[in-house]
Amino acid sequence: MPVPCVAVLALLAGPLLAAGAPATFAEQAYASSARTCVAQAGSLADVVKEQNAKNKVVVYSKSYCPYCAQVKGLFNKLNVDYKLFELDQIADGQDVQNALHDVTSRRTVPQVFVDGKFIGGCDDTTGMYQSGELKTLLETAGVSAVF
Ligand SMILES: N[C@@H](CCC(=O)N[C@@H](CS)C(=O)NCC(=O)O)C(=O)O
Repeated sequence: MPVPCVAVLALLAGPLLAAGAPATFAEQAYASSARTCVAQAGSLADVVKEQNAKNKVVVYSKSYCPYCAQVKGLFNKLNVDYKLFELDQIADGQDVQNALHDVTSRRTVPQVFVDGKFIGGCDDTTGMYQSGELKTLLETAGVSAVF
């Protein structure tokens, strides 16, 4: 179910973003539609689920994590367009990680979703790449990739 967005939160988001403070997950998630709009109702897990449904490929990562770098490097190499959330650079990143745990039962990053389905972390994703499963999955999902 889509998470509704309340109109103008410029009061809150505007000054924070202007001051260069890290955005919250909802602010990043809805940045393309309106930077001044944040999720109104629903838990972070709902926002996570909505993002996973809305974007064909989603990577939850931490900017310093070598496993995450491997996954991002793979998708970059394959020219795959993916939605990226760097949890260490999001104000409520720890809460998002907890919400992810509710969804996937996994605490570590990266966490990779294709077509709304959790495919795993770095080991899983690279394993699926090596086996050819990732190619099939991306093709089935209609994701453009260069193998
Ligand atoms: N085997 C895992 C390794 C992932 C991992 O250990 N990630 C570290 C970050 S480099 C992690 O999430 N640590 C806990 C945390 O950052 O909260 C995979 O393939 O994804």
